[in-house]
Amino acid sequence: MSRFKYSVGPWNVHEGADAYGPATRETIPFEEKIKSFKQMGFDAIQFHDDDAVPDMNNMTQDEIIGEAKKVKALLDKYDLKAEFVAPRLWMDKHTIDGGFTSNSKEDREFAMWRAFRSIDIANALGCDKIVLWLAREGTICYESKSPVQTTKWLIEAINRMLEYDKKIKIMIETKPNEPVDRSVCPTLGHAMAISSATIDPSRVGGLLESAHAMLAGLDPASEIGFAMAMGKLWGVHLNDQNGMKFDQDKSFGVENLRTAFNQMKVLMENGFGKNGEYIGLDVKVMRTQKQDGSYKHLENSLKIAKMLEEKIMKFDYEFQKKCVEERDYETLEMYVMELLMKG
Ligand code: GLO
Ligand code: MG
Repeated sequence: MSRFKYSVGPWNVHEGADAYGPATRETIPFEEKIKSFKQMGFDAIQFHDDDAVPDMNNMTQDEIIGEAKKVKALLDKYDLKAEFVAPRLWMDKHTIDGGFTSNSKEDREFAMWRAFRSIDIANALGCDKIVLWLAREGTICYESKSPVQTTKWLIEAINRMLEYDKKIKIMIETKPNEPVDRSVCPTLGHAMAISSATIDPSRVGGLLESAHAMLAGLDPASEIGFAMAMGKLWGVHLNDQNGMKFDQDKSFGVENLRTAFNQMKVLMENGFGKNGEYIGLDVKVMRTQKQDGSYKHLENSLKIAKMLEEKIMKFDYEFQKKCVEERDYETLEMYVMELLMKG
């Protein structure tokens, strides 16, 4: 029995298209996905604004809220919660140069419109969290934008969201690059600094994705620990990554098992989940997988996370203390390796 509640987004089951080739699997309808998520043991669903309300750009605010209420009824039917809503600020023609930090004023206003509607959708779905994955907030040509101005625009956009809804909480999902070359907010340290510069730092926190930390050359467990020390880790996207290359979103723990162990360990030791936080997965199945394997990566990631929980329950803190007192870190390290490798 896991001590955590787990969440997943509908985009985590996808058709397999990548930058170099088309889809390899059929689309699975939304309701079928969430039914399967429930059967697999997930407790909550992560949403993009247009996962909940497709075609929202062509709808009025009332129509959007009406559609979102239908999705809430679907969640209730399967006894699932909504964890967060994230405005998708990277697909539209208005977000070619970014959203909140686009050089076009009109496009910055479009981004605000999507952010406000995301808050409306979150309210209709019964959740109080917005995720900002700042996909295109940064540069692909360094001289095209001022790093000072874009940082200020980002803070201003968050302030406007905080003003729009006095209860909403914002989680910044940091990522150093991809699709941009240089992101405005690459690490949780940056997210915490942005938070402290807003009008209500108590409502601006972070979401750590394992792969994104690795892309920044950082240890995800340390990023988690840093944000938890600030009381500002409100979400995670556990997954894995083989080195500093494109964002792979591999199943949790399949490349870096000890790092995965330490991510779960820092979450467990510091009471993650006590305020209703979910352990979110953000994983992609391999493109080679056939249709009936569309959910394998989720099953595997959940299984690995739960097996690591069991390992951590067995962690001998007395022995660790002894090793630390004797400054015998070689023995401590071998103890961890044996814990992970023995059945
Ligand atoms: C991509 C991100 C992406 C976000 C999702 C929610 O690198 O990890 O999957 O998590 O869009 O904002
Ligand atoms: Mg993510």
